[in-house]
Parts: sequence; C-alpha cells; structure tokens
Amino acid sequence: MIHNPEIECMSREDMRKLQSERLQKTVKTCYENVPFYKRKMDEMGVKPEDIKSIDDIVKLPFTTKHDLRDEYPFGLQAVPQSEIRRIHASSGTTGKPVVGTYTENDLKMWAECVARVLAVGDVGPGDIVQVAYGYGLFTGGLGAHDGAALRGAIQLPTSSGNSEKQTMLMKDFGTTALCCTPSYALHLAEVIEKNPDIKPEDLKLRVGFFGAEPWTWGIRRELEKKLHLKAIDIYGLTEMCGPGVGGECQFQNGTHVAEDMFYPEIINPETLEPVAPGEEGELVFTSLCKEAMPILRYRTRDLTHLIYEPCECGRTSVRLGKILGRSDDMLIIRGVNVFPSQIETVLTEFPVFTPQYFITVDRKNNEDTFDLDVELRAEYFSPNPSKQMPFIKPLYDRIVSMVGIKPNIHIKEPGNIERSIGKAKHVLDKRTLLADWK
Ligand code: DLL
Repeated sequence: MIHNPEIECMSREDMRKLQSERLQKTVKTCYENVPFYKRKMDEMGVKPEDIKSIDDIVKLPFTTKHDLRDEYPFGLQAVPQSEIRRIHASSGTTGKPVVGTYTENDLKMWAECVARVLAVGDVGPGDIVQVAYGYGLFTGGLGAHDGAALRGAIQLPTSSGNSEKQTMLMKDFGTTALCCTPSYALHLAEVIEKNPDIKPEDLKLRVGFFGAEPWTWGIRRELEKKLHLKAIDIYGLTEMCGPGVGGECQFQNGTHVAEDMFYPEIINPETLEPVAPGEEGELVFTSLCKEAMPILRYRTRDLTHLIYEPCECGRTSVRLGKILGRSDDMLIIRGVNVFPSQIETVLTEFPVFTPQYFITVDRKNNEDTFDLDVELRAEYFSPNPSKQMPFIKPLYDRIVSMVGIKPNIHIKEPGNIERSIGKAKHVLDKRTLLADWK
C-alpha cells in the first residue's frame, strides 16, 4: 500500500520542481536565520538568489558533524525557542551528542515519513505495532510511534530491552508489526527459540521495520525465516529527523528516499565532487522542509550509491543501495580497508554459525592483529578445538579471499557474544584506545 501516492508516485519532473521550490525557501531561511550558514555562504560568495533550481545545490556549502558539534546545542536553529516542541539527540561515540529540534510541523512531516514506510507492510487500523526501538532521546522509539499513530495502527510502546516480556506480549497481544534494530530482532528471535511456550508460527507477526544500523542480506534471511515476517529496511538519521528518511518497498531492492523532504547526493569524500550516477560514495542530505533546524548538504559519512531506475512498486523516488557502513566504521587492518558488514556477509553464508560476531583489532610487535569471535550453532558446537577446525577452515578461507586479510578465528559457545538491545557493537579497535591514551 502506498501512503501518499500523490507525492510518492509524482513524475520526476514535478518532483524536481517541488524540490527546487523547497530548496530556494530552505536556503533563504538558512541565510536569514542561521548565522552559521550566512557566514559559510558569504565565504563562498553565494547568495540565496543564486539558487534557482535543485541543480544549483552544488553551489551550497557542506555541513559536517564537526559543524554540528561546534554549534551545539542550538546554534543551527532557525526559529525561536517558543516554536520548538521536541528535542532529540543521538549519542555518537565521543563528545557531545548531535541534537535535533522539531517544530509542530517538523513532527508532522516526520510522522508522514515513517507512515510511508509502514504502509509498505500495509500497516493500518487493527494492526499492533510493537515499537522496540528505544524511547527517549534516540529518535527510533518516538519516531516509529508517531508514524504508527498516523497510520491509525495500535501503538505498543515496549521500548527496547526486557526481551522475555517483549516476546510474551508479542504472543499474547498478537503483534503484527515489529519495529527495532535488526540486531535486537535477532536477539528476540533467539529468546523465542528458547521458550517452549512460544512458536514463531503461533505469532501474528507479518512485517518488521528494521534499521538504525547496517544489516546484510544474510541477517534479513535469518530474520524472515525465524520470525515468519517480511523484513523491511528503514533508514534515517537524527540530523534529518530520525527514522523514515527512506524505507524499502515490498520488492526490497533499495531504500526509497522521501525526496520531497530530503534531497540526496553522493559525493567522493576526498574530492567532495559529485560521483557519476550510480557510483558508490558518501551520502549527503539537504533537508527541504525542516523548519527548526534546516540542514544544507549534510555529510552523513554513510557509504552507498543511488539507484535511479524506476521501481516496480510504482514509487518514483530515487533509492539508496544497502548502506555498506559509515566511513568512520571502516577499519584499516594491515593496510586493507575492512567494513564489519563485509564480515557479516561472509559469516551469514555459513549456516553452521549464528550471525553473531565480534571483531577485535590490536597492534602487537608493530603488526595489526585481527581477531574474530564467532558462535557455532548449538547442534555443531563442541569445546574440543579439533572438532571446531572443520568449521573454522572454510570460514577462514572465505574471509581471506573476500576481504584479503587473515583473521584469528575463535569459536564461542552459542549465546556467548554479547547481544544488543539497540545498535549492535561489533568492533573493539584497541589501536585507537592506545592512541587516545598517548
Ligand atoms: O538511527 C535513526 C533511525 C532509527 C533509523 C530507527 C532507522 C530506524 P542516528 O542514531 O542518528 O539515527 O543514527 C544514524 O545510523 O547515519 C547510519 O549510519 C545508521 N543507519 C540508520 N538506519 C540505517 C539503515 C537513527 N537502515 C545513522 N541501514 C545513519 C544502515 C543505518 N545504517
């Protein structure tokens, strides 16, 4: 089901017109109301009048995470405090959080974005939407909640954690749609597996909206099989609004961007020039109708590509390819670039392993070390190393051929790698810890 066909199926020409109008308005607001943008645009010699269409977006300055930190907490706000209705923030790994503020209208637009994604799973009146994203400063919980409300569905605000109770309610109440991180969904699937009173086929789950972290096709297959649902990818970031900046359709072939609200570009992170259409690079977003905190050309650090071909579903919007990861997630091990998502892809090709993994990188005797903890499923696990060897060898070979570096693989007992109730943490890079201490 398409929530807003008028916009989501709009002709490309009309969409560009709408984007051009909205960009002009956004740039004018930024120039007049946000000293940071006035300064940046003046430095570049760009005036709001120079922006005549969406193609002129390349004349505008970029905004980076550093800029947001420098302007923390409310320096980028374009409206007086009396117009703000809510504040969210994302934790980030170090330093101050990234802050998002919202006017009444911003909250409405945001709910609209999420509702468009939920409509993909036909979510509507009578559906029970279990929101197991964290409620609080994180945008996941309240974002999904408001989207479900706009679809007229029943909101079940379980938040994250308390997994036994979550699964009990899922069964007793008859949850039809689950919203949480894919890693938490995996954990819930395990909790269900261990509970003799709950069988996945007795649940009424139909669809899951999973996002907030990169996840691979292997994880999707696992979730769809274990939870008996269709797994839909939902993308977003606090800087734009939260979840709903984009979402997959039923064809699961890329994330449709809410392009009337967020204009995507892909740039080469080194040259900062746009890449050729369809090429991989850093995703950049400009908000087109945010009131409280409009953002010009925000460098997300997410690495992906744009898909322009029309989609079978009838939506005309541009799609994002699967997010490979963030440029700051990339590990350089013995000179080779490695993304945790590559390891996940390889691991999930081997059904004898659970999809759980943990990477530890360190530096010993002036050489990088790469340790990979994985779990054998219960039916294959043995504490005897010689019995583990036949499983380790094929995984080792595949990682070496795919990624190009040799891991030290350690087999853990099933359940031994720490599970996450929110965004999963897959990496400990002790080299950066050492560098921090120096
Ligand atoms: O994670 C918003 C969100 C909540 C999205 C719930 C989807 C569902 P932040 O905490 O600001 O906001 O983190 C944003 O998370 O730049 C990506 O690196 C990553 N991310 C979000 N969704 C996806 C996804 C929320 N579907 C950062 N696939 C983004 C891959 C994702 N990465």
